[in-house]
Amino acid sequence: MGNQSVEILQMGPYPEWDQGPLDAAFTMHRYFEARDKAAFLARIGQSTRGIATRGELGADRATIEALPQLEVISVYGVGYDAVDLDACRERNIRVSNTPDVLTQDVADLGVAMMLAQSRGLVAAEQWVRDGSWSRKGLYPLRHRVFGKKAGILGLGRIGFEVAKRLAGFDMDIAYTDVSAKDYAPDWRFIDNPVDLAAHSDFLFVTLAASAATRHIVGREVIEAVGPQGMIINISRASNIDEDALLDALESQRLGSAALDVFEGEPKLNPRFVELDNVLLQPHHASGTFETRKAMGKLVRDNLIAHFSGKPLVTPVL
Ligand code: 8YV
Repeated sequence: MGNQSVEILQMGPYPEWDQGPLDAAFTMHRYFEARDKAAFLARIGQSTRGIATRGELGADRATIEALPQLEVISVYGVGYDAVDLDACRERNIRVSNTPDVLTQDVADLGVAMMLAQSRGLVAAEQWVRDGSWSRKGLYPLRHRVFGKKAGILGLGRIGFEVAKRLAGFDMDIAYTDVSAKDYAPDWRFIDNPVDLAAHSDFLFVTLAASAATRHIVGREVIEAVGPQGMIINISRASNIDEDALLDALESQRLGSAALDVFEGEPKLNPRFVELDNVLLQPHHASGTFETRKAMGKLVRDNLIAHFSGKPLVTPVL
């Protein structure tokens, strides 16, 4: 049960099946629809006690500070790097996210991206549609996936599910994390990203983003993956030095990349669209009806729990 007297600031849109129940449970203030954001915050700021946001939108310090009654931030997404946690800690503001429910779909998309880019599915589809098949003949050969070496940078929930799937392709799997994981006895632990990259034909970036992981995939890691290798990113753009990635893709010091996330998304650096050795995806790894419905329910359940005086269902802070 919600409470209409509780006011929540909503940072971005949700699907209708989430918006309806949220509107029924709370008084939602739609930040994303406000023309004059400062005036809007000034009007609702004194009485708003919660924020409902999305992983990529988060809540910055200025927004948090504009809400002196703020108690809780509920994130639609597993990643909470865009929420200013220091600002939350200073005022004991609680934060929740949506872990677990999206893990399998995100892993599926990461593996699909590897296969699609490796076997050239997007260009091959075009080869059929534009008549190249009958005009030019067989599609150019591509590189195989099965049996190759995979590196998982960040063996958390999502990295683990990616690795499980890759084991089904008989891949030789290694990973880097802060320490070796006892739940992964069959996979090789490599204690730094550069050595992991040198080991990998396919390097999956699956670690939670934070200030500490910013550009963890820098020039040295990218070049260690090398001209025959591929980098797949289903985490956050900030984990990769995007300029170094673009330089390496343009000069073919990196073979290819498959990316679901970009600096400044949904805009992206125009250099990306000039390249044919990169697969570009619109940050939709969690984008299935099933997962998004489960994420929306968790966003609501966390807000309802908090405003009923109960502990958060999936707390971050
Ligand atoms: C987005 C995500 O929240 O889980 C995350 O961290 O980035 C995604 O699930 C999703 O795109 C909805 O905005």
